[in-house]
Amino acid sequence: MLSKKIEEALNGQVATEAMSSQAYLAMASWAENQGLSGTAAFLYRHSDEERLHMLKLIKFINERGGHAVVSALKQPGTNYKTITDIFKALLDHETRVTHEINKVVDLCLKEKDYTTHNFMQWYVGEQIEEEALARTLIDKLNLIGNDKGGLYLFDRDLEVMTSAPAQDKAR
Ligand code: OFO
Repeated sequence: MLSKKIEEALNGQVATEAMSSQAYLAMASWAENQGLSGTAAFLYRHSDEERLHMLKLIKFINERGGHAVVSALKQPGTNYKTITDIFKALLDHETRVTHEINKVVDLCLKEKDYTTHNFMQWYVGEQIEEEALARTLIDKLNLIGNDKGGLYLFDRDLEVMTSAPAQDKAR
């Protein structure tokens, strides 16, 4: 059975994952409008993955005797100037998410809720991967600079990466 404090913290994380999904959906739409189809496909898939992260939390809260709450969301940003802005915003967002996850993990230890602590380790590992991927993509974009041919190849690489079968990591 979840304590009220842990239930609230997990519900906060439900909202954070939902916000991630919305933010990446908005970025995907921006990229699609710019003709960056590979980047758009990558971001649409990323948005779907964030929704799975949210669902995993909702199921856990309800299975542990809590009540998972679906809350309202703020509108995400819509105006990006460049593709590099997108990935910088994505990295900033993920860094904040990591901070939020660490706070939940910390609370689990304080409350001696080792079951939820164990469950949250999946999110800790996921954050390492997501931040690393965002940094790699920003490094590539910095190398490319204003080279249109480089940007074309970057976008195509993301298309290839995205068309690989999705790892169903959230289950
Ligand atoms: Fe859910 O991993 Fe990003 O936010």
